[in-house]
Amino acid sequence: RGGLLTLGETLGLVAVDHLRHARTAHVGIGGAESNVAIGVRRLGLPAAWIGRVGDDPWGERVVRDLRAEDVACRVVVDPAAPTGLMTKQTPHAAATTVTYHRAGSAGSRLAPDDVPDDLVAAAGVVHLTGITPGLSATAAAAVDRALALAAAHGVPVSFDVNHRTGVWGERDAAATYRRLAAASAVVFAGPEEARLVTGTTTTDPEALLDELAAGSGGDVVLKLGAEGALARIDGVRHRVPAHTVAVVDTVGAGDAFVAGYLAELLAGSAPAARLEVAARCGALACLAPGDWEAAPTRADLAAFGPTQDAVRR
Ligand code: KDG
Repeated sequence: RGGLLTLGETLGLVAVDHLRHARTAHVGIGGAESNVAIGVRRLGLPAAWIGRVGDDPWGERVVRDLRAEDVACRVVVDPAAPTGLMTKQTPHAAATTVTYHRAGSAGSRLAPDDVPDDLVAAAGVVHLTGITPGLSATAAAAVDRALALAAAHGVPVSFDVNHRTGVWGERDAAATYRRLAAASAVVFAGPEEARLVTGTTTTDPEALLDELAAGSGGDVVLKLGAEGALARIDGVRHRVPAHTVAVVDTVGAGDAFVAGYLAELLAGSAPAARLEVAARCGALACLAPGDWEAAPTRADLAAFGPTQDAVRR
């Protein structure tokens, strides 16, 4: 069977310490779904991304960066809207603020016809996030089409809640998340997201995992950041500690974690190995600025080694 297929919006990225006074900026791209695609590809598995960009230089940049990472792009260049942008301000490592400029963007105009049947049929896993259905009614319909096609072809679906208040605003995302979780073979969530999806208020990770599992169609992975992760896979509980690293940028660490897990799933690894690679990918992703740049290759993982202790990320 094939590799990872994902769909969503990838944005141009302008990163500064503080817009108030910055004279120079780092430019790049980022998108939770394409971050996962890059992470999977770096680990040697095939990865494809479906999305829209504007007919503009930012759109070119998005496609060039993804292609440079050898992610297969099924991209629609939409002349009717610009590529979306985000600004990321990091005055210091512990305070990152992301501001979106994406309302009405080309990426948000993703539509069901953009999701080809043959790509879904050939995929080993279809990866979705809670960001995409929040972008627009047509993007939500594209997610539904991907779900329906995956079900029709017997392709497992992976769902990372990835709740973004900057995307959903005051709208209710939980009902959509519950529907996606129920249809997914594996669900990833942070504690806040798990509370949102399940409607529970518990702060106990074990109880939260059980609640999440009750509403999911399959396996569940609770991402606990510096505390590692808890999971229920094939009905069996797992706990994986995080690795301590000197954090530079945590944005994208969750995506790298998911990429590590899904790459190992595609490779046929056992649950404990999926989680261990995921934890290492999440830690390594924190070591450099950028939403995906520090996602590790196999060689990076080997060099990192399992012996490094004292984990903080
Ligand atoms: O997970 C990291 C993403 O949040 C980032 O790369 C941009 O997709 C993005 C978003 O919508 O926030």
